[in-house]
Amino acid sequence: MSAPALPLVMGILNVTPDSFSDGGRWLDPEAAIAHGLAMAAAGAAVVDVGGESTRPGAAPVDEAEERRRVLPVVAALSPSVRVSIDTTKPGVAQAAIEAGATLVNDVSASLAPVAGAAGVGWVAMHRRGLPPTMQDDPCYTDVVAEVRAFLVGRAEAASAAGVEEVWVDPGIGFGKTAAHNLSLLRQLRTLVDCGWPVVVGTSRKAFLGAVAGGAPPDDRLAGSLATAVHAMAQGAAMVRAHDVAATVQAARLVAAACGPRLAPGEQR
Ligand code: HH2
Repeated sequence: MSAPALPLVMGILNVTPDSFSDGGRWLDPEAAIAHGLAMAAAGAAVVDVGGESTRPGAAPVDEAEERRRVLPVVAALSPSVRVSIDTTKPGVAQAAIEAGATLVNDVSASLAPVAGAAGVGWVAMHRRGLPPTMQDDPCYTDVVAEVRAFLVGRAEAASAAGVEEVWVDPGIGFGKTAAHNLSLLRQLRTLVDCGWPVVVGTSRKAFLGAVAGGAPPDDRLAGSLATAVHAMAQGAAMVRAHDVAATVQAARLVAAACGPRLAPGEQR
């Protein structure tokens, strides 16, 4: 699958009590659906519905509870906007696809068989470790090369197995220090050059606060936009964002200022 001409925005919709930024705000299905529709109206190409927080230290959620949270929201939104399901559980992904989701946003990079069997898209994200302990002392010899090799391996295997729409995501904040995150952003072009459309999620994440003087999650819009603009200028095809209207505006400006998207390997 080739990257879209304009960078897309994936709006974040966490139907959880404990997400690091919007936890509890969209737990009521009516509020979640209204927020999803508002993000679509603000220009989100995809609304990413999740029922289990992946923030560092988050406790796992059982499958029945995760289904209960996400399925009514997926079903209500999918006639109006493309919906991705942010899950690591095959059963939740399958049920969400049946409810109308057409993209599996997979932070475990393990659900390609589910996406392939259903004929929907798949986002393979890199992570090291699991949320309860993943920030305990993440170590890499060369974070950029290791993340890239992992993602390219997963993407090639999924594509060979028949998944037609494969995206890759470096997994900012998932088993990575602030320095790792910054290296991945600085050298994002080397991942883009592998030829798979790249998704990047920096929105409101902790390293933004750490780099920019300790701002709390709801006060990280400037850092979220700065890093989203950087990622899009490097060739990211989609950014995952809480603040959709501002990010869509930024995406339009990046497209206007940077001109047509570079092909993999092409220099400006
Ligand atoms: N980040 C989060 C969740 N899902 N999916 C992709 N593809 N890329 C990401 O960077 C990514 C993701 C974590 O952020 P959030 O959903 O806002 O918080 P929480 O996990 O606490 O619900």
